[in-house]
Amino acid sequence: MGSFVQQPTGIFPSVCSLDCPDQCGLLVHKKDGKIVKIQGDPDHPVTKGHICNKVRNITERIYDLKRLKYPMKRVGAKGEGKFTRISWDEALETIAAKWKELIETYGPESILPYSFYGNMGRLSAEGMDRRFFHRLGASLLDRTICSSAGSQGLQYTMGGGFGIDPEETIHAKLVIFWGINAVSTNMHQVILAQKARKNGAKIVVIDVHKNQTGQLADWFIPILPGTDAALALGMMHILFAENMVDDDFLRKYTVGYEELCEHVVQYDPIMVSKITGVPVEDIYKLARWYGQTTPSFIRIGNGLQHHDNGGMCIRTIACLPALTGQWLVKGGGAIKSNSGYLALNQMSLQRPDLLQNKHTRIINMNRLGEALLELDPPIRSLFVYGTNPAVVAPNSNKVRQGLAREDLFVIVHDLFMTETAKYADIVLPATSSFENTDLYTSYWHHYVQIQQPVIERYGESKSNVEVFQLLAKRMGFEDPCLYETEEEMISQALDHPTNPFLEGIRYETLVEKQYIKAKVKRLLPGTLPTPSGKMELYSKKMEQDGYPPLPTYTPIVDDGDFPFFFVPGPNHNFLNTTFSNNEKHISLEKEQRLYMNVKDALAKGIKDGDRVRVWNDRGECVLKASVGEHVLPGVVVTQGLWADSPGTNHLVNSLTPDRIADMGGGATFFSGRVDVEKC
Ligand SMILES: Nc1nc2c(c(=O)[nH]1)N[C@H]1C(S)=C(S)[C@@H](COP(=O)(O)OP(=O)(O)OC[C@H]3O[C@@H](n4cnc5c(=O)[nH]c(N)nc54)[C@H](O)[C@@H]3O)O[C@H]1N2
Ligand SMILES: Nc1nc2c(c(=O)[nH]1)N[C@H]1C(S)=C(S)[C@@H](COP(=O)(O)OP(=O)(O)OC[C@H]3O[C@@H](n4cnc5c(=O)[nH]c(N)nc54)[C@H](O)[C@@H]3O)O[C@H]1N2
Ligand code: SF4
Ligand SMILES: [Mo]
Repeated sequence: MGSFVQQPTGIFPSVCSLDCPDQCGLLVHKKDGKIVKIQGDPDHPVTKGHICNKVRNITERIYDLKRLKYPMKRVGAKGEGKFTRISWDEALETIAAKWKELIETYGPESILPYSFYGNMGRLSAEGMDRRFFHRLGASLLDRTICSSAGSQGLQYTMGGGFGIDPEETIHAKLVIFWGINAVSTNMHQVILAQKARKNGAKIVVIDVHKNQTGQLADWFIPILPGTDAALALGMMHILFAENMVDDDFLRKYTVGYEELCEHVVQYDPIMVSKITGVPVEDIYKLARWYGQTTPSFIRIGNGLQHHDNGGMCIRTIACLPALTGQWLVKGGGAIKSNSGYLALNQMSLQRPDLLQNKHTRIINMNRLGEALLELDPPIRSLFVYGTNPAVVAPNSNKVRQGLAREDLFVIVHDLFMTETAKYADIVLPATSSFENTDLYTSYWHHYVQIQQPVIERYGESKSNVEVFQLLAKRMGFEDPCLYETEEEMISQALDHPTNPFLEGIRYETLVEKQYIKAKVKRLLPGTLPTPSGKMELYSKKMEQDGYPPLPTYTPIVDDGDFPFFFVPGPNHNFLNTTFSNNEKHISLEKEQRLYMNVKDALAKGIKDGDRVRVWNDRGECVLKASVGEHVLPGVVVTQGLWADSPGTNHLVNSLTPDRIADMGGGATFFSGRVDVEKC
């Protein structure tokens, strides 16, 4: 254990472990061995001491009496939540014995790990777990629930997650927040945009919902769900028609200039207006602002890619800065993801070489319900960690039906008795990130950070790294890499000969400095990791993969005969389901609302504050109507992934489709349709 743990009182450096682009530097205040306060680290170069309310209140979660203290086994029915205490020894022995039997009878692919980034620490989220399951030979999980459609779209266009340094965005004169609720989900980008605004920048927000981010905009543009690619193509039409493109840049740095110019003629603003719901004159105004302002910066959000056409949509918007040559301007360009710059040595960290069967089946995490109910040969055991699929996965009634399968042996490792854990046979208590050593790399800013243990482990809880080491031992695995220390794993992950940006960043220097900025050079077009090395407005690779090679608008899939688009996104005071079970955060969030347009409410006889039933052929939930002008007619929006609680029914994912997006196996949470009626 690190030295911080042994000091009962003091202030210690830390980093936020949550799945949030900001990855704030923190200071942990300890008294008598316990955390008494969490503060933003004022010296952190990007987050500068500001943190969100969620994490300012995280001690409520760390010391919540509901936190799991010891391993348990199920004594009630699946989903009922009745458990009894067992020892770690019994828990590990039960799992190992069952798995040995399953492997003997059905082979290792009968076991499926199911995880996501509840803790962004690289060792916790994709380190020892990966090594262990590769060695075991378990089925592989395709982790597609968050950003994979857009990542694939960016891959085709730019060669990966390579946006601009967000610290530069204070120089922008136009900031477009496009499909991102940044006030809630990327607060430091908002702070930077506000700085730019003080220097004369305008802030535009394009969203289906006038939420807190829309409300701070100089200009809010409401748009119909899943139509943003059409808007971007309409902008391109005008940029070319009115000669607002950077000819020099396009010739030198892109592939497909002429093809695109011809292609966008068809997206005339009148047609685009019909598709998007954005008035024709606004499409012109937006294109002209964009074409005539430099530097212009687009923050591309996650909302866009949670649609059937999400990959192509992100690709299309990512082409815009190339048309006006913004990638060469300080403060100009775009960010969807910057994860490409801080890529670790995954070969060393995850050891895919340990997987012997190179044809091991891969299961898309967005299809969990189907995988558990219909896959042949069946999944017979599921190990869930760092995620809460009974609430966050699409089509959740189906997911829960799958989890309830009597013959499915389920293990859940978490800090709390989550909705998913209630279906487990064995529940294992997890440490919080403040109790572990781990390595953190932001997918927005360019800093690498370290967490050293600050407090003792809570109860008998164990970290992900420890759990997989203990299981490896029980399974009789002898590979030395399964027993390496956190320090060793961090050193291996950072030692990446093909990523020059990580040069000079080592475990020891991180311990000394806490955060280090990667030596990122902006990837100039011509050196991009695309097939041509240039920005690919026209992509041959896409053509080979069966996509239109040029940016294209495709409508979202027909989701049945229900009158409203249903957009259930995240909320301000939870992080996915994290905090949705902590009283403090629930009280901040108050209640779950359904935003609907006055016109629709009137037609349905619904008044502001009414309880409404939201339903389709997948499920239903009951929410409180918030009637106004925050959404366009034909669209309803709700926020937050709320924990189950007695007397309520707000499982929004019971309504969402588990269709797969156009690219990357992505989720389509926001492409569903529903009906709404007064309760
Ligand atoms: N407070 C808080 N912060 C979070 C999270 C959280 O749950 N709470 N979750 C974290 C995670 S895992 C992620 S991935 C990010 C996600 O954060 P964001 O990138 O902000 O993504 P979302 O909130 O999913 O959606 C962003 C916006 O897209 C809008 N939207 C939906 N469909 C469309 C559309 O078709 N067109 C347009 N223009 N807009 C659309 C929604 O109304 C929403 O305002 O936030 C992270 N940070
Ligand atoms: N309707 C709808 N559904 C969505 C979304 C949406 O916008 N709308 N967003 C989607 C997106 S973008 C995402 S990323 C997913 C996110 O969904 P999840 O990845 O499931 O995120 P959380 O709900 O926060 O669950 C994380 C869990 O990990 C646990 N945990 C934290 N740290 C550790 C640790 O160190 N070890 C272990 N073993 N457990 C730990 C937490 O206690 C928590 O229970 O949800 C998706 N679902
Ligand atoms: S959740 Fe995001 S904004 Fe809040 S402290 Fe963590 S990194 Fe910062
Ligand atoms: Mo996410």
